[in-house]
Amino acid sequence: MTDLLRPPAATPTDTNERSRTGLSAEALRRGIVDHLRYSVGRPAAALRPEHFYRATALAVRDRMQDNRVASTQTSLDLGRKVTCYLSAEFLMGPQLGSNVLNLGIEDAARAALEGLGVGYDEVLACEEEPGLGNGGLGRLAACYLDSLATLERPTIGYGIRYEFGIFDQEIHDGWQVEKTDNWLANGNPWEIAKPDVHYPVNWGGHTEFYSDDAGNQRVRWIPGRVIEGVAYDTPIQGYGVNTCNVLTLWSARAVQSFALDAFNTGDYYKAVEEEVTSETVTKVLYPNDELEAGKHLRLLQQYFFVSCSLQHVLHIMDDLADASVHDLPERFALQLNDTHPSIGVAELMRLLVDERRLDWNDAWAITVATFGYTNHTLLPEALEKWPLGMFGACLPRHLEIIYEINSRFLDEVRAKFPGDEDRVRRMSIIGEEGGKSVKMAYLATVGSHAINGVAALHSELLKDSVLKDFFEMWPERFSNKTNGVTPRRFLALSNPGLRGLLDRTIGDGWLTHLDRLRGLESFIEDPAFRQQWRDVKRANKARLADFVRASTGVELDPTWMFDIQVKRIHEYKRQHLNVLNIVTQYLRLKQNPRLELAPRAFIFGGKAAPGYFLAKRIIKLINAVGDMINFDPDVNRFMKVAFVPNFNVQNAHLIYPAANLSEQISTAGKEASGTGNMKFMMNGALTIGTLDGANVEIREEAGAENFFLFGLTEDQVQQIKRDGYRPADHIAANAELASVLDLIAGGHFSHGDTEVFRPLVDNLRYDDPFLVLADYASYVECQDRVSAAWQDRDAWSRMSILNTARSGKFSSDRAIAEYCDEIWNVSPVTVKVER
Ligand code: 26Q
Repeated sequence: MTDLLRPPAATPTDTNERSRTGLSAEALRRGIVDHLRYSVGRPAAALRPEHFYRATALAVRDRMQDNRVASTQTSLDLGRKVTCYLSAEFLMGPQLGSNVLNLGIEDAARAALEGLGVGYDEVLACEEEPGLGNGGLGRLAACYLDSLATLERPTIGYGIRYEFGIFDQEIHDGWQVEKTDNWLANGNPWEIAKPDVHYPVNWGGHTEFYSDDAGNQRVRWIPGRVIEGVAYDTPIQGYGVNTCNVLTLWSARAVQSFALDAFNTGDYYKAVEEEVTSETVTKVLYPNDELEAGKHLRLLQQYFFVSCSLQHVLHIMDDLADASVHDLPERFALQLNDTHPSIGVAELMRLLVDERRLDWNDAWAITVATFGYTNHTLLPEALEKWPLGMFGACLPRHLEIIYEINSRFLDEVRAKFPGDEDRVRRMSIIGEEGGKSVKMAYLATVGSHAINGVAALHSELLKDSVLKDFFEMWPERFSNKTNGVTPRRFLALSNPGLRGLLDRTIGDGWLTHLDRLRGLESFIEDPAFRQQWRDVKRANKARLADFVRASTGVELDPTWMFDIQVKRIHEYKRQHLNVLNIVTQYLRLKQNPRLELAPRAFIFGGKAAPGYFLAKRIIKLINAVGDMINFDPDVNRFMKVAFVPNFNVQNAHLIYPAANLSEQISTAGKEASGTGNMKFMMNGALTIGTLDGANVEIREEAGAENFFLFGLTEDQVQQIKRDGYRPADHIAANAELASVLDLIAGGHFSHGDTEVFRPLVDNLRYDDPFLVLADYASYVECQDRVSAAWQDRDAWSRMSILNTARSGKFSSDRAIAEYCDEIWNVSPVTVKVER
């Protein structure tokens, strides 16, 4: 470290810790006071909680900054390999609480703020979370950054600094209404703008041949426009270690020279307009909506952040005295989070061949050795494809490079499978069906030395379906890496009651060694422990009930079973199957006034893509059924329904810890993994679920007797599809199901309106790829078993404790350790910091 950057030594007058770095309550208090004065700049009388939030965040950031500098310096000094996680989404959630936790200064932060007369929780609540992701995939990236830092692996996360993240959801008259998420309105204290770290990104135009000095034919890309990407860095502090990694998000700005070259006013204003359009590149996060998938701007976003990231990596390589670009695979691992960054394969080839003038074969060997690809979906409609014409108009040089990659690759296929031209056609990166297109999953696969799925079942299906031919070509490249979630955020931070009980019972080692939760098993026969376990859950339910009352007006009783389904709204996730059971129970109560049901609160949350017609009607249906049930005295003694608006990371903190029952009811084979299922399990919820995604492994770990299984297996789903699915048979065979569908279609929940839910019911009756009616009877029967089990409080508590005790596998620390050992080949780097 240069002396310039070394923190000044304590002076004789400064006998206490310094206000920027000290970890005591007093040092932190002084740090906050300094920031209130010098950064927030408000007179004391005008200070509100949000000002304390900003000052506290800045004081906490200061404390990460020494770790951050030391972490970079250490990995540079030691020449250690760095993992780069390329992801179009990072759903980070609120930062203050987790940074304070990871730094180990919770008591200090509480005391410091108390000393200033303001509550820590009140300050935490001021944070506007960065919602820079849609759901599972973006949140997974955030969990992985937490684990990478905690496991002391030098890492850079690369992504997009969207000015507007995922929309805020409001519910008006039962319908979803989208509001723009202006998360930067009050500034972002966590990021540090790096205006000097910027790269040009070309777009459009054409290519031409030229001869270089040595007389070799080369290609030049003459772009139609150039956009500039600027880095914004957010520190990622590991838990209980000095390692502090970085999330670098790229923001688009116009290239200044455009404006400077404009001499007359016409050009000047044109140049300024150009600037305005350049900045739209990082304006908004796209929803995970297939209909949106063909948009130019989406491709530009992907190429923009990947190009900036790869230029940055090569720039770091240039600065290394002891390495050349040929050493890239020894110095960096580049992981593709789904296909969204997969244009990186062609971009790295372009940078190496066109700009660094490497030989094609050398460049290709480097590329394949450096990239890994994680697949997150098997749904054919969700696999990214770009129309060839559009792709060529936007990225003409990349299309040429992809053709070259493809032609060399298909020669390899021919060599390995002589005479199998059908296989060659199937494996082409350029698809022919329904107009020519570039198949990004194939590009990512061909360009990576390691390809993985995100749960055991998913990885098997991947090798069996979408990437079957590729598996047959390179079986050694394929593996499974079951997802995981960070126990720091999803247990310690969001469930302080359980955290306290765990610490008192088994010590606090579980925060970094989640397997140690197994230690709880020896307490399940202790009635006092089970009572404490229930008390914690009860308090969490009361906390959620308060939030539900405030956000929806629905009154929930925390003594009832809390049955929760929170996730994006999608047909394959089958929130409507949940609704069919609710209406079934409603009908039973109406038809039999003497029936007693185990009282349950059915709680939903999740956003629908704005253009997803059926998903939006599912939200309306949930709310309509809720409005009927919640106000009907015949039934509301036994059931209530609440739709929590705007499910995001912040309110997830209230939701997972309050669940008794976790709904994981997707059609088998459709949910790649799921990660909410893991968050529920850790927090002691029992799962009702299909054999889909990671549910399979959750059941294996928990034990079949502690899991409510229902529904068709993936094999059976395939079989039914081959034979022809006939929903009418299921209706004919089940009088309850027929009445439930008639009730919804007949307008019972819609004031007699028979139109509003017709598309949904018609879909179920005639045209449902997700086989809802085929699983209906099994699901309702299973829910009846759940209700029976709930009656035995002690038995339920035992099962709940066992679910938490056996959730260790689902820590992102386990998942990341596997990626490090088996894909990235990176080991821990201990960072020392002088304090
Ligand atoms: C694609 C094209 C155009 C616009 C948007 C998109 C897009 C954006 C986001 C497509 C998909 C996503 C997100 C997908 C996602 O979250 N997948 C989930 O990933 C989790 C982590 O592996 C899994 O647990 C879930 O099963 C999977 O659905």
